[in-house]
Amino acid sequence: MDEEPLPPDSKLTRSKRRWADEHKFLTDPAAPRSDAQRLPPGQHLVEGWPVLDLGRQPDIGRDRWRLKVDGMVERPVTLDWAAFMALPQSRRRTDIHCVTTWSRYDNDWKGVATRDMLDDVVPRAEASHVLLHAYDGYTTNVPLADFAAPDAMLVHDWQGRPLTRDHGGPVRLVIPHLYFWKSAKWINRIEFLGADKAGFWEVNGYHMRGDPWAEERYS
Ligand SMILES: Nc1nc2c(c(=O)[nH]1)N[C@H]1C(S)=C(S)[C@@H](COP(=O)(O)O)O[C@H]1N2
Ligand SMILES: [Mo]
Repeated sequence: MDEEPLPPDSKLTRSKRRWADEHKFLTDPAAPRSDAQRLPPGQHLVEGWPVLDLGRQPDIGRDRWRLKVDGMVERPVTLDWAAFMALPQSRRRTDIHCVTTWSRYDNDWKGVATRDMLDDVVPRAEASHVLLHAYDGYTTNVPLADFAAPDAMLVHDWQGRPLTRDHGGPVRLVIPHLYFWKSAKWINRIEFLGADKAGFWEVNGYHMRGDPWAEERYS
C-alpha cells in the first residue's frame, strides 16, 4: 500500500493524514496482542459460530445487493456486486468477541479493507463517525477511527467459502477489535456523520464504542 511516494495532496495522502490524526492519542486498535491478552475479560472461547440477529434474515442475492456510501464524503457512491468486487481484495485472520461473552478465534476473511474503500470516497474533514445500515433494518454506530482500522473489512468470504445468509451474506462488516454487534450483517449503507448517533443496540443501552478489552458492554 505504501510502496510509491505520493504527492503531498493526493487523496490517499489526505486520507492517511486524517487517520493518523485520529489515532494520535490511541494505541493502534489492531496492534497484535500477546496470548495472555488475546481473550478479553469476561469472555470464553467457542468452537462453532453462533448466529445472533433480530430474527429476520433478509434474502439478498448478489445481483440485488447494493452498498450506498454517503453523508460527509467527497465522493458518495452506490456499489453493486461487480463494483464491490473490482475494489482491492484483502485477506485477514481475526478473532470475534461477542458482548454475550463468546469469542471465536482465527476466522479467515476475504473482502474489501475499509481503508481501501475510504481511499475512493474520501471522508470530509468534519466526518467523525459512521452509522452502518443493514437490510434487516439494523443500525450500529462506530467512530470513524475504528471503522478505518487496518483490520476492519467488508467481507464476503469466511474460511474460503461465500459468507452464508445467516451470518450476513452476501456482505457484512467485520471490525475485529470491537464487540461483534458493531459488525453489521447484510450491510447496505455506510453513512458518514459529523457527530455520533446511536444505532439499534446503542439506543437500548449498549456502549457507543464497545471495546472488549475495556469491557465497554453497556453505557
Ligand atoms: N444486520 C444486522 N447485523 C447484526 C445484527 C443484527 O441483528 N442485524 N446483530 C449483531 C450482533 S448482536 C452480533 S453478536 C453479530 C452476530 O453475527 P453472527 O450471527 O454472524 O455471529 O451480528 C451483529 N450484526
Ligand atoms: Mo451480539
